[in-house]
Amino acid sequence: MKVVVLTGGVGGAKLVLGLCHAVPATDVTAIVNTGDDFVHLGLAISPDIDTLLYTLSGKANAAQGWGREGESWGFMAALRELGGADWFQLGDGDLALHVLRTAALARGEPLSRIVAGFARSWGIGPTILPMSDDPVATEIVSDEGVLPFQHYFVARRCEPRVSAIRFVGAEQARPAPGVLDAIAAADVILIAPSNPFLSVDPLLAVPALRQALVDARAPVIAVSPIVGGTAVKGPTAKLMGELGLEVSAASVARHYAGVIDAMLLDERDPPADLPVRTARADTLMHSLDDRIRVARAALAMAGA
Ligand code: FO1
Ligand code: CA
Repeated sequence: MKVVVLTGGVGGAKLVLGLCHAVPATDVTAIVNTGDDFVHLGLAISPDIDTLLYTLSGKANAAQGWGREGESWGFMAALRELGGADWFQLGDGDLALHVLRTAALARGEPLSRIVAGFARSWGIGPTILPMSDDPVATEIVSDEGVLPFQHYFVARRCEPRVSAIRFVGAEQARPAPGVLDAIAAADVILIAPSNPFLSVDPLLAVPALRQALVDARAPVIAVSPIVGGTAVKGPTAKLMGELGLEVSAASVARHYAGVIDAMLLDERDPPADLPVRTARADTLMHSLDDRIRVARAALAMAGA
C-alpha cells in the first residue's frame, strides 16, 4: 500500500516512524516542510528534514525532539569563546549535515538530491522529499514585527503575539521532483499531526502541491494535532488563539477544508460536528507502540 505523508516538526516525524512499522518502510513517502529552513552562520539548515532523518535512522535526541542523541558541543563552546551567535545550538555531529548540505547546494545540487543521499547513507527505507527545491521562508507577522521563523521559534520561544504567517516564495515554488508522482500513485495520503499553521500550511502554500492533493485519487486523512482541546506540544494552541481560531479539531478540519476527506480525532476530544468523515483513537504518541497505533488507525480510515 503506497502511503504519502505530509509532515513537519517533531510530531510529524513520530507518525512517519509509526507508519514504517505499519506498512513496509519502502512504501512510505514523506513530503517535508522546508519553510523553517534558513542560512545560519553561512550554513544551510533544514530542521524538519533533519528531524525526520534522525528519527528514521534512530539517531534522534528523543527528549529534545530535534538534533542527535549523545551529541557533543565542542563547536558551540569554541563559537561562544569567539563571541559567535549562540542562540541556535549546532551540535558537533549535527554540523556534518549542515556542512555537507551547504557544500552540495553551493555546487548547484538540488536539496531533494542531497536529502536522498543522506537517507541512503543512513539506510533509511522511506523516500524523503522536501516539499520543494525552491526557497520558501516562513515569516511570522507579530507584535514584535515580521520575524524570520527560527527567530520566532527559537530566539523568542514563540512568545510574540502572531497576527499572520507568510510563506515567502511559496507562490513561485514548484513541488520537488517525485512529489507529484508520489501523490498521484498514493493509495492513502496522510497529514501528520504537525502544527497546521507552521508546518503544514507551507506545504499547502505550494500551488501545484495543494492542487495535487485536491485532485488526488487517494483519500487525504489528517491526524488531529489537538488532544482534549489543546495541542500536545509547541505553539499550536497559542497560535490558534492569536489567529482568532477556536482551539479544536473541528477548527483544524475547517482550516484544511477542500484538501482533506477525513480526520482522525483523539478519543478524549469532545463530540464535534466536523465537515469531514471522522474516526477516533488515542492519538498521544509517547512510545513506538503509540506511534504504530496512530499510524494504523489513520490508515484504517482509508478503508485501505
Ligand atoms: N530548537 C530550539 O528550540 N533550540 C535550538 O537551539 C535548536 C537548534 C536546532 C538545530 C538544528 C535543527 O535541525 C533544529 C534545531 N532546533 C532548535 C529545532 C528547530 O527550531 C525546530 O525543529 C523546527 O524548526 C520546528 O519544528
Ligand atoms: Ca481529494
